[in-house]
Amino acid sequence: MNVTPLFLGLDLSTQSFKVLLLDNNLTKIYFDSIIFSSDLPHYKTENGVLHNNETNECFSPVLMFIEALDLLLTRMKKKGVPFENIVAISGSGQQHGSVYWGSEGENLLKDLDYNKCLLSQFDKKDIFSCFYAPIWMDSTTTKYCTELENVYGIEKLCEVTGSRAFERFTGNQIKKIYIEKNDIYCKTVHISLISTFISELFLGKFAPADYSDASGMNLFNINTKKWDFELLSLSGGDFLNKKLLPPVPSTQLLGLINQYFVKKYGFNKICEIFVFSGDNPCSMVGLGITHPGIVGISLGTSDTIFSLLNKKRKSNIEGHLFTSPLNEDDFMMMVCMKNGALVREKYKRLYGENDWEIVESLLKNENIDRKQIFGYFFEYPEICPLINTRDFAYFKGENIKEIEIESLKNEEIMQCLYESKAFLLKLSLESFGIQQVEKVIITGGSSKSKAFLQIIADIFNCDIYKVDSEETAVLGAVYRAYHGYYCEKLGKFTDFEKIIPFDPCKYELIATPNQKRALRFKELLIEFSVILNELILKFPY
Ligand code: XUL
Repeated sequence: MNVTPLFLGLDLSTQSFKVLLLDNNLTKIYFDSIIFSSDLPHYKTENGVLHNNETNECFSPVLMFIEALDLLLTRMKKKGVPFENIVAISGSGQQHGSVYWGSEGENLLKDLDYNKCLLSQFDKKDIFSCFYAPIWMDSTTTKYCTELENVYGIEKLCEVTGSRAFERFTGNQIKKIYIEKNDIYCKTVHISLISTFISELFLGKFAPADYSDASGMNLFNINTKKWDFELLSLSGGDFLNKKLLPPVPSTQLLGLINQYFVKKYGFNKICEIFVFSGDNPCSMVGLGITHPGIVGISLGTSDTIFSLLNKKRKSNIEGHLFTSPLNEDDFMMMVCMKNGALVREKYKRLYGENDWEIVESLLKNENIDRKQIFGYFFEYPEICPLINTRDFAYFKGENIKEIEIESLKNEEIMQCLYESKAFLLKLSLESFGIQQVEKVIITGGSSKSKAFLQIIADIFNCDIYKVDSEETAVLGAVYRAYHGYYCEKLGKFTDFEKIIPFDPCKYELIATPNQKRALRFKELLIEFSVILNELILKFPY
């Protein structure tokens, strides 16, 4: 094909649907996003989510996803995007969420009318068995998680699927539909993850999930790369196997683009669709976490840490082990902590005059000996570590004695808080056997605080790089399309880093470790973890 190749990535996240187009030099050509709550207000979601106050369930309307795609593509056409130059597409989707297809769904996918938009064709009977997708924010499946862990065993579940039973994980969501909404379950011919769902529109037929996104389901055996049949039957009876396609490697070419997009928008008929993946695996790729030793930290509403593991794997009951989205032999560890930005906000209000600059100066004020004070801040029941207390506990001195938070100076409180968050991140990494870190790449709102980044540099004892981007998942999606495309061209799997080398110019070096403090924190981390283990026993989840 004699054209300048372009690569398209999509990201269907909780609050928005984004597209990003890169050229062959990975330069940005086009970016756009649909914000669900403001661009599509008629679905009446709150930031993309419908929350049922009676049942506590969280859903997103499937038609909203489809209408957002119609809008994105129409805008691209209006702006004159050269669709015919796009050679490869991949995508990212909020992990764990699921879409339930009805009996006519696949027929429609194969026979879309290019004179019409997608929305008008999908808004019909029997296309979906349910017009609402349960999403990752739903936590109404505790009963099924407990049942699963009791019958199957927690240790075995971690060993086989990489995670213990989590409410948002798709298998437990499917179980709820199987038991509580059996009419929907019976009418469902195929279940897609949210990422897979978008790939199905582009492909014109049902598609598989990739190994990495499938790892967030509590159904997929991350060792054999196959569904675990016992888990399938525990979660959806005898028929679940028929409603799911076997997952495929993350660089898999699924096929060529659906004729609908060729005729309606002018896509090239040889444009290749590569399997889509979850937002966490895609963010890892987009952040540049491309070999073990590089660690990604996202400091958002939740604090999330992830890294690659080179074949050695150690399951951890508080975190998740996914198949790597870059190489089917490797793994990706991920730990999400609920008590992130909201706790920092609260302490800013209470002890930092509600001003980030004051917080920053309190963190920098080191004229105090706070060697023996540790703080533990769990405003919400925490999933990592599993601890259920809203109280804060402070300890001081050789005998580990609880002390009143109010008795501390503001700078002590603030330093305790930020250090404890960094300690928890470091401990979660160590629990997966990762001791040495080459560099940390940080993103997210709280990464604005330089003093916090310095604390992280000293506790992780490595350089900290920062990326200011809301677009890591969609960037990862395009990179995956690019990687898949060149593996296909070369006729064999080729390492990601050979195709997209790590580019230090994209990052800002923001903190380097102070060796004196790094040494001190190394000792303090041990004490912090001893107290933490006592608290975990005292306040079980
Ligand atoms: C991770 C998780 C969220 C979703 C939505 O396990 O539930 O990060 O992927 O972003």
